Amino acid sequence: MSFRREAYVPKGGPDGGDGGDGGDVVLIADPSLSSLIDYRFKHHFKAQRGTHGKGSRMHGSRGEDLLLGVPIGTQVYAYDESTKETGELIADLTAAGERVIVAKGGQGGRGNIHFVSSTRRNPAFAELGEPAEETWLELTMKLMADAALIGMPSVGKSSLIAKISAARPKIAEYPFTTLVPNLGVVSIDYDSFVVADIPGLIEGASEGRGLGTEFLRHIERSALLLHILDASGSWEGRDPLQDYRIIRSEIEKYSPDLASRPEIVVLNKADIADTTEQVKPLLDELQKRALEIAGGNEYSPDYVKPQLFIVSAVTGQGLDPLLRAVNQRVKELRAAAAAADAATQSSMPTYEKIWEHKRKERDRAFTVTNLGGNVYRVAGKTVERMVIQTEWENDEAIAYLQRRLERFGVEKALVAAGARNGDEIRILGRSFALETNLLEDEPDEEEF
Ligand SMILES: Nc1nc2c(ncn2[C@@H]2O[C@H](COP(=O)(O)OP(=O)(O)OP(=O)(O)O)[C@@H](O)[C@H]2O)c(=O)[nH]1
Ligand SMILES: [Mg+2]
Repeated sequence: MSFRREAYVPKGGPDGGDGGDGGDVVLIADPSLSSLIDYRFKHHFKAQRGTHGKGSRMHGSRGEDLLLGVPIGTQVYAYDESTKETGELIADLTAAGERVIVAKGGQGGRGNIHFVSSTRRNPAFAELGEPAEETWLELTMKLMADAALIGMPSVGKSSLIAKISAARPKIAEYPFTTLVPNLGVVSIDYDSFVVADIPGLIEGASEGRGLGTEFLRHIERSALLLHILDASGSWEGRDPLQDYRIIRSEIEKYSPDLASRPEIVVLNKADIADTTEQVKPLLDELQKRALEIAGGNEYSPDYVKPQLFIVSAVTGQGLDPLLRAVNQRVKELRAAAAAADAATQSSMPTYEKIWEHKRKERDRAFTVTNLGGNVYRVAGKTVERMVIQTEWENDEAIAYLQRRLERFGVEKALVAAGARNGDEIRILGRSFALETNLLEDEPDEEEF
């Protein structure tokens, strides 16, 4: 609140500028990050506040936004801290640079120049700034890869990604060598695609055995599954066909959607195993599955000829045809996904808008409760904000608040709840007497 003060201008008008808006808290997908580890121990983040407005119509400056980097593939959910429940999906940051405002900075309070009216020439009050928005979020990350390498432990998934990309994961002859997924970029024929090396899956994975569900989660974003089998039976003398069936059944139990994804099967370690006996039973199994999906009809558009590749991740034999087939399939799947995306118009900002809209609606709601006798409590976020934004020591500001509450429908709701002139109204820690002319026209009961 400020008035113009100048020599020879005895009664300068109001000239208080607005306070600056607070900065926003923004999440942004950063390709240089690979995990959410930064958020495991630090949970509270705050953008800068705006600065105060000043006289001579000087507006305060806007607070700086706080940009929080998250890895590509981060999903942002609303979270209720009191019930510990995960709410709706707010954003799915799937491309570098994609961002979402998760907490908007409060609006700066308006200076007294805004409150001039025909009856109020010299408003001696200003609005206090809006309190900042606070929110709890839950962040989860799902890997983004075109194809996921799945299979039992020790079948050679990490060896394969090491051979076909620049990824250098740990490789060893004991099971569960890989504990966190690795990503690798494969370049072929001027194209490239991203492959994820997932930790080994075992029987019972869909129920969480061997951290199975944690690992299966990472496959969900890959349109194509590369199912790796060990032809040598070097780990516990296993049989590839049996392994294939176990993994398939775990995926089906975990998610029918995941189970319906296209799959390319790879028989690895061909350098140390004789695969002649294994190929036919495997192909029979794959053909059976392909027919099942196509409703038993080989000419149906749903029928996809099963693909089985015999390779060695150590010598590199058989890898070229495998990578060409994967590249081809990835290209088709990307085109299909892009078409589906365009059809549903599912773009990220919509989430943000819907979420904000819902929140605004929720904030606008308020309740009136009779606390007994002539005392009423009004509660609701927006109503409470109006009170917070009021300078309580300033009568003019209070009068302004009263008109705001009236326009917002609070007065009407109070009268509907039975409040009468002079009753005590409480909002947050403040209390005041109701003064309304909504009741004036009400006829006296005795007149009837
Ligand atoms: N001879 C031969 N050995 C292989 C081949 N591929 C992998 N191996 C060996 O098999 C063992 C397991 O390989 P990894 O690549 O660590 O297997 P993984 O599937 O990533 O295993 P987990 O991470 O435990 O799930 C290692 O000793 C590799 O050297 C192959 O094509 N030929
Ligand atoms: Mg591995």
